[in-house]
Amino acid sequence: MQLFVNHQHTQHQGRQEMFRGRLVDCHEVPARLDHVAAEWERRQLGAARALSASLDDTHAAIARVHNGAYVEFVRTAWDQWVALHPDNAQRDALPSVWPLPSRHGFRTDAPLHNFAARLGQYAFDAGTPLMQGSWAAAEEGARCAVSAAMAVAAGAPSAFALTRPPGHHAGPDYMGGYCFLNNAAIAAQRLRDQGFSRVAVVDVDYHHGNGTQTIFYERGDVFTLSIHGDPRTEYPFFLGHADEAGAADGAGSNLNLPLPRGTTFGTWHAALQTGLERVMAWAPTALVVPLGVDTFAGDPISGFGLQSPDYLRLGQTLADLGLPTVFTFEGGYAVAEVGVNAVNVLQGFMQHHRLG
Ligand code: Q9C
Ligand code: ZN
Repeated sequence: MQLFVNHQHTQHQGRQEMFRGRLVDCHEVPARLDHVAAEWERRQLGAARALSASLDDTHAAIARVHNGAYVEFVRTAWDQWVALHPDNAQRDALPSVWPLPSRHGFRTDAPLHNFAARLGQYAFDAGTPLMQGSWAAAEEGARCAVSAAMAVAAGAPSAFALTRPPGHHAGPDYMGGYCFLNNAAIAAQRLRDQGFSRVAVVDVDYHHGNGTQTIFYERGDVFTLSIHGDPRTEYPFFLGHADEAGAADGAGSNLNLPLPRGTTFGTWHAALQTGLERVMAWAPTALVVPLGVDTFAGDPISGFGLQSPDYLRLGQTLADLGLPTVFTFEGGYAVAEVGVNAVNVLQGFMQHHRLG
């Protein structure tokens, strides 16, 4: 498995997020990535590769799945924020006002000359602080995702984009859920653009991959499967229900398998196998796995009960599909265990994949 690491990730370090009614220290911290890198190294799974994608190519790849005005907003948001007031340089930008859907009478067509309003237009929660280095970190993360997809397109059996901030909650034109650019969608699109005719995304993060689902919802060339906490009680609440099956050309190519809080590995893995049967019947030629390990029993913000050894089995099950595979790093907030859990998936995968 080829490893691509985002060495710019520490440029993004949110201070606080709105959580259960107050501002708390961010759960999505730089140490998460460091623990995964250290565990990969400890098990001697191979040196990280140089990123093969240029920045120009990365920008082109980002533009394949994200809206141009949104990308321009993320790129320039920090400067806009600081221009509002010099004191803002000392604190992160966090949205606090949003338009309700238009049925409530709010307009989204009027020009927004206020930064707080624009931030609300492009973000769906108050858990995703944006700071000076957020764009640089997210951009380099996308570069890892493109490089990983290019490696697989060049014949590598598998590749891992080890990056943060995560990506699977970011939609075509919005941020949220700690995510700015959808690395998994960027990788899937790049695999498509490099000749893989049918790409399946299998999202194993605790939270529904709303951004990825939305990006591909009306397309028949990318299948999206997500196994996650039931959005009737779990974040992101407003998407990820079992009846969302895709639309237009994508009808039948989205599958959500929501599970209740408290779900442990037996039930979780049975759902995975159910989902993978659908995926394989769809006949993909490549796989993208948004790899979140916030399904872990010890995760501080999630509700499943997976144990560390279960992640080896998860990797093995994914390997059994026998597909060229790109992994992107997503959630997992039990910081001390995130390295062992994520690398268990990857090592379980490598030990069982027929391609190596
Ligand atoms: N104010 C990922 O695992 N928690 N994102 C709710 C909102 C947000 C998780 C707090 C959880 C996002 C990639
Ligand atoms: Zn998550």
